Amino acid sequence: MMSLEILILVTLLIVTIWNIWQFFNILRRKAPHLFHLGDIESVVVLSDIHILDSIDERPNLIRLLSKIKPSIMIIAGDLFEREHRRMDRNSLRGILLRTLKSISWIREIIYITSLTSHDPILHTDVICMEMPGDVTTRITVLKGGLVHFRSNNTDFYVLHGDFLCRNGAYAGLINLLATTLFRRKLFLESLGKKFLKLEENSWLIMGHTHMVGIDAKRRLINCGCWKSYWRAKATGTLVHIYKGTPNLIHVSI
Ligand SMILES: [Mn+2]
Repeated sequence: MMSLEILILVTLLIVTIWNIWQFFNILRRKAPHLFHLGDIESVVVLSDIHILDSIDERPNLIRLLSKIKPSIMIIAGDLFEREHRRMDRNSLRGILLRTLKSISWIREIIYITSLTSHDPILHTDVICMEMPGDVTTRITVLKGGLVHFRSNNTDFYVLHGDFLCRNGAYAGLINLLATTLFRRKLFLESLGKKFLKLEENSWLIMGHTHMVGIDAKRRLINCGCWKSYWRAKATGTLVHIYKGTPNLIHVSI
């Protein structure tokens, strides 16, 4: 039988290896790819939609988007639920056109894929395509990475969040512990802002944890999510940035 000492040692080893794996990018001080979008007046940022086949699965989201009428929308990861497999340009185009058909009136869609699960695995950093419809929608798919844009002279950065901590449930648990034990909301987001060396007056918008939140003082936002899981209920939230001011908009699901 295994002695208690060995059991404790093995447990500690597993916990250590797990945490090294989760925070590997932070530990090796790796910087994410940075993509610049330039100046934008009005943009919607959302994440963690977790679609199976089509955005039609989220009618409240479509209604909300048609009310806001954004010309640019940024999807900050986890657009899909189970498409985490290697995909060439054509298959990616096929599933995106099918998935986003109902919102083909949006002129520009930026899609940051999550790297650890759910989203397609791309062979290249950037894939551009066009979606025909009433207007032609330009879709830019970015393999992971950090997106930067300016709105009314304010800097905004968008990251899915798996770059900081791979597993979404674990990232959520860390934020939950930080909130309940230390009353530190959006902990992973604040860690991200420090790790990415972002200026204090710039905003960081993330997804991944499924825990919605906005902190105007620390300039941190989490978009929340559109699917209920065992660990968190769907928040039905998105961020609308208009002339440099972000607003967290909520609909009941
Ligand atoms: Mn997610």
